[in-house]
Amino acid sequence: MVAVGGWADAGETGEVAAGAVPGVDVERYPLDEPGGERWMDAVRGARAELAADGCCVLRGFIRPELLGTLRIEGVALAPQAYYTVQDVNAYNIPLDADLPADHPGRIVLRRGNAFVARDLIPREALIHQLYTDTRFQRFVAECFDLPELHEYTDPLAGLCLNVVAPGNSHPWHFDTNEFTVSMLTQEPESGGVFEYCPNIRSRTAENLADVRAVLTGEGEEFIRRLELRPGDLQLFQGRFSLHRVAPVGGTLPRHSAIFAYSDTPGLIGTAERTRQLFGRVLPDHLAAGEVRGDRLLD
Ligand SMILES: O=C(O)CCC(=O)C(=O)O
Ligand SMILES: [Fe+2]
Repeated sequence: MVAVGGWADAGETGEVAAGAVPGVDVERYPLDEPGGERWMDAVRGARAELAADGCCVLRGFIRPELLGTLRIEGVALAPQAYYTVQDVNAYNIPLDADLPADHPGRIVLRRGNAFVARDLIPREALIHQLYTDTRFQRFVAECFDLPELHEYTDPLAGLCLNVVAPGNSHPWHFDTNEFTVSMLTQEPESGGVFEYCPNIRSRTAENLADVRAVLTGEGEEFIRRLELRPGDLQLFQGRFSLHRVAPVGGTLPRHSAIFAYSDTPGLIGTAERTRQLFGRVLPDHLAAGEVRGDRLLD
């Protein structure tokens, strides 16, 4: 069946599996035919791109007629983002950590992005429908070659809208999680380009000299730039690839949805990190701290 609706729906027959995959252009990405030949082709293509440089962009993932909805829903949410300007480093470790004088972790960067937390994003919003859709999750898991994916248990961090206002950037960093799924929902008028340094470090080598070169503006040869458009789905392995959103220009903020999954269930952030990112904590974060031994975000 070809998906026609904007939202996942059970259809007249009540067959949930036959319903529309929220907003997805199933002609290009047949998420409604898991395991089928065309589905496998899409998965194989994504795996090859990820193997090559840890990044894959599925162009036009959202149907063109829904790009307006995607953008407008983000615009309505953006005022609820928790906005602070923070001094950070690329490793998200304390700025007073005891590091050698030339360690790139001593380079202080200004983080000027703001997140809208999951509990503020309505269940009916396109990005929320997609985040919880099992066919979407299965497809993404296969692209990353993982047996399964789990939504975060964390009530705030699992799904976020990342807002970068004009004049600000989301500075160079490595992600804590091994894989990230994201989608631009509003393009800035200029700047705000996603820049990344494929596998600049590995599980066994930090490669501090090259990281330092990038952070000091002398590492142009390591940097790749992505031309992202709203509705493209980006799959990214950010643990080993230093990346940033370059400063945004013009008058419009850059908005992107961050779909966070884990290959293990039960993930929840520490109270400290949660407060940093969202300006508040919920009872779940405090309870998780008491019973540490859960899978924590950091
Ligand atoms: O918003 C983006 O495109 C990238 C965000 C990012 O790198 C992150 O949230 O870790
Ligand atoms: Fe990141």
